[in-house]
Amino acid sequence: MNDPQLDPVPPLVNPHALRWITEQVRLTTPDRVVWCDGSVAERDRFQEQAVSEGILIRLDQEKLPGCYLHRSQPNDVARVEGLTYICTRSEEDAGPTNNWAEPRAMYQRLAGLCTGGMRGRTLYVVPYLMGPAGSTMARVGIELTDSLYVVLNMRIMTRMGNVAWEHLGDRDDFNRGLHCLLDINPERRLICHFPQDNTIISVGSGYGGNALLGKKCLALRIGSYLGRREGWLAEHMLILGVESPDGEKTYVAAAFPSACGKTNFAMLIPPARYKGWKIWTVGEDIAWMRPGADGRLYAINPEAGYFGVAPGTNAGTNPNAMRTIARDTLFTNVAHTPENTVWWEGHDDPPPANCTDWQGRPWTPQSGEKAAHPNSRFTAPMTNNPSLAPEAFDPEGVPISALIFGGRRASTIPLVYEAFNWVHGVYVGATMGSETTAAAAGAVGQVRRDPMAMLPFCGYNMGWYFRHWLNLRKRMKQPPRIFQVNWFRKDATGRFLWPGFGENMRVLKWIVDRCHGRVGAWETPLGWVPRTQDFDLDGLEGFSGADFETVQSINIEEWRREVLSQDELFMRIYSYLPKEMIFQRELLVARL
Ligand code: SAT
Ligand code: MN
Repeated sequence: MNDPQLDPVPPLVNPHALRWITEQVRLTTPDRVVWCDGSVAERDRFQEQAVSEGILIRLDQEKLPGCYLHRSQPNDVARVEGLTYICTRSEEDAGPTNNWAEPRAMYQRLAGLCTGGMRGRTLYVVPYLMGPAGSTMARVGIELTDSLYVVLNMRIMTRMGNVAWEHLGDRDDFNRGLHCLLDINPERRLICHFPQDNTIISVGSGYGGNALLGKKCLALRIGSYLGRREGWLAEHMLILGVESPDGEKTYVAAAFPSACGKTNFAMLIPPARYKGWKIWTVGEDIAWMRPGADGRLYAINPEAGYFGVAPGTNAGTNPNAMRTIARDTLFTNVAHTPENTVWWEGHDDPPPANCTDWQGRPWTPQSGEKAAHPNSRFTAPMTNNPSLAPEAFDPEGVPISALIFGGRRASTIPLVYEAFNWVHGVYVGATMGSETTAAAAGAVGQVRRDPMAMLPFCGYNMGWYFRHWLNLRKRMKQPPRIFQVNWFRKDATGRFLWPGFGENMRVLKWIVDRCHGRVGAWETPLGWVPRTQDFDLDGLEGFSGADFETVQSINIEEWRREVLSQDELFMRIYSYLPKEMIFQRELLVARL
């Protein structure tokens, strides 16, 4: 295939990839095609170029070596669930909780938008690997994008470059991702998934989960679809290892909706009294898990970097993150200080007397607006993380002993409880609710059902997804125990009942002890809860056993309302709902 624009084609590119890339180049007609190799020299070149094109601001290289600031368009600062589509042949495959579009019509519409869409621009070919090199669970994607910002983010978030071509070999099972900025117009913004073709087309947005196609689009939406077909799970979960003083390592995976503290939890530093305990981060957003030959569930982190929420991140809430983002980090939509550094609400530094806000406008503490966007982000390589687990590079992944579901709930949900068994745990995950956050466009702070924190990310029918979870049980001899947590319960005055952050170690400790059968529990209508004497409150200033009982309390009235509000989701997907979910609901009602 001799397309002058494409030459010279790197020798590692296989004919399937070349054919598809050639088609997309002909469609979008960029002026130039650049094949990314993932090298450091290339990154340095791209950063130079991005600075000269005004895409990035180079920050003070003494204070923040390798760090840059990017401002996205003010109308393009979060995922847009309303413009995100699952385009399966039948509407039923996408299910009642996804926006669905008929694939042929959607391909046509997108082709219309993309035709000549890169004229005058450069198309970057970004080959990337999700998962450790050499892992049978890893997947290759190719993202074609006209955003240099996306290229630089993908280089951090994935294993980008030749490693992907090498992993792919001569196969054609790579994810096809086309990303066109167009005019970054919400009117012409669409994030479309074609799971049956392993294809993603995203237009009109340059931000985060809309544009970094390896993340939510491939690793979760397409991933979950493939997982159902192939017998594994793609989950919105962090993965961490708990090491005890005698060297025992226990791995847990935990699902929380976007902007509910996954990154903080994954990088937790145990409080001083936990001498000899250590938390190791395997992943902080996404887990790919499959039953292993030994009957346990094994997880890998498909990503290589962290796309974390900046506001609220400081040396108190997440010291490891502060070290991670001290170099080689791209900041997006944070405030820019006169010292050429960055700042956000909840930063360790006091608010600057004046600075430039996330929209590039002058800002002072009197402005009465936030200097950083609430969904402003850092993109940092995981290798910067002082608590990075060496197992993050293990192609086999880590065996998971516990799965944790957590939402952001001001009431009702206790700090921690353990489900009675796998099926009950699936019900607990399926009925999870959480208050909406700034990570997605729309109202903030409303409770919505977000099953397994996957509502915006499940690439197929949610009812079948629950069925898939239930079925997996049969392939595990030793399934993980399942827990629900809630760090966000408040008292009547709106004060958080639990200190959270590093103190979550105490919850983790109980969970780990449960996994090893070392600690008792009380049976309640919800599940097993820690006996007060088994839950470590030592050294927790100003927090008494009575406070623990308050944060653990089960209010029957609130739970009646909770069950009714769960029905909202169940009604939506009723015709696909596994009957086990209904039975679990009935059992819960009976216990209440
Ligand atoms: O913008 S992202 O989807 O990558 C972040 C998130 O919402 O979790
Ligand atoms: Mn996420």
